[in-house]
Amino acid sequence: MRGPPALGVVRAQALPLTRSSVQKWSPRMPAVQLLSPEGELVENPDYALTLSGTELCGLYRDMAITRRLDTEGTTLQRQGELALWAPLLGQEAAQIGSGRAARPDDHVFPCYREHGVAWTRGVDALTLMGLYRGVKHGAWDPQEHHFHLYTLVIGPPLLHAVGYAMATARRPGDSAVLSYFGDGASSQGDVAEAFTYASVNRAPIVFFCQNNQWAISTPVSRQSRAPLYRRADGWGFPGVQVDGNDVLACLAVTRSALDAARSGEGPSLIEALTYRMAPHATSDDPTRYRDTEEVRAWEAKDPLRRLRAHLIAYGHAGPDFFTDLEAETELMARRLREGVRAMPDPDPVDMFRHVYVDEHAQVGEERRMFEDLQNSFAQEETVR
Ligand SMILES: Cc1ncc(C[n+]2csc(CCOP(=O)(O)OP(=O)(O)O)c2C)c(N)n1
Repeated sequence: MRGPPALGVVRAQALPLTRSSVQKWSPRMPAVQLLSPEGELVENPDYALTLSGTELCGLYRDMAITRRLDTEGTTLQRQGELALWAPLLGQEAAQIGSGRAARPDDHVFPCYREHGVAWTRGVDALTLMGLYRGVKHGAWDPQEHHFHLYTLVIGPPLLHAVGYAMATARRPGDSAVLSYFGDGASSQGDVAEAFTYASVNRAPIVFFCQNNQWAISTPVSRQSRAPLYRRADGWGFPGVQVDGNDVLACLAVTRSALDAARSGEGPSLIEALTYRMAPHATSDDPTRYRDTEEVRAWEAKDPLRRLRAHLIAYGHAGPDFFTDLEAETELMARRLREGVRAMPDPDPVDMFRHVYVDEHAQVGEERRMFEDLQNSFAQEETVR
């Protein structure tokens, strides 16, 4: 008799698609793409986008900076300077395109990997790293950046975002909410509830799903038999699938969805098809559950490479642009390294101070117990 499977990483397998489901559920339209992997422009009258050479270079700069700060995050974790890092390598276009589509007065609700979006909202990467070093609580002011706090629990940020969007709709003004989640989070009940509230209240919100194909070691085929963007059908709002490695398509589609939200047309769902090139987090080893061939295939769709090819082919940027950018990102990386290493350790009691605005009786009790424990160490030192 075979015993239970040994504990450890089980090789992920796609569910067999037995019925004629492959055809039935295949996307009705191909994902929106405005820039091919080779850097050619693709016409799409529904999402026409005219950008100047300077604007295109700006998007490339955003993505190059994002990639550099992300690699720096991974390196700093490997050197023991950060407790953890959630890399976004490969998702730069999805994040920069959608992030740049939002206006300053819109409100953005991230999950925990949206470092590129954070960049577009003016949150200093050093501040982000304080969070991953474990020396900051929340780290930035959501009201200053209209970029809400990272949440490690997947699903709830969508409920927070919908609540915020419903409140936004009651106030004069025309701002919208942009809410990020992953393919794994799409299976959370909170996401379904968020869709319901958004739909029936016609909340001015755009749900942006970065389908990076994996939820740690679980492939997207274990989350859904139908393409995720088609979930919107069931809630009665539009759903669009976009090439998530195409920064232009992500920008155009998100901009259009945010405009619709601002003009009272209610929510929409965007599914950005992308790929998490790096581990889920620095504590993960993706070689245990996915094939290198799959990774290689996505490498060919790299978001930076295709925009770079376009900038060069259309004469928007020459060698100087890329050399200067390299120097700029290197300088930023040095500032991040030095800044992280210089971060002072916080007072350990701080962790009790930010739980509630006014101290809760139970948290107060826990704080006193913790302080007594700390003091007992200090007394032991004096005796010695
Ligand atoms: C409610 C909840 N359940 C489980 C987890 C553990 N967990 C952390 S990340 C993750 C996978 C998330 O995948 P996805 O939503 O696709 O986002 P990605 O990490 O790929 O960006 C899981 C299951 C969690 N953080 N929250």
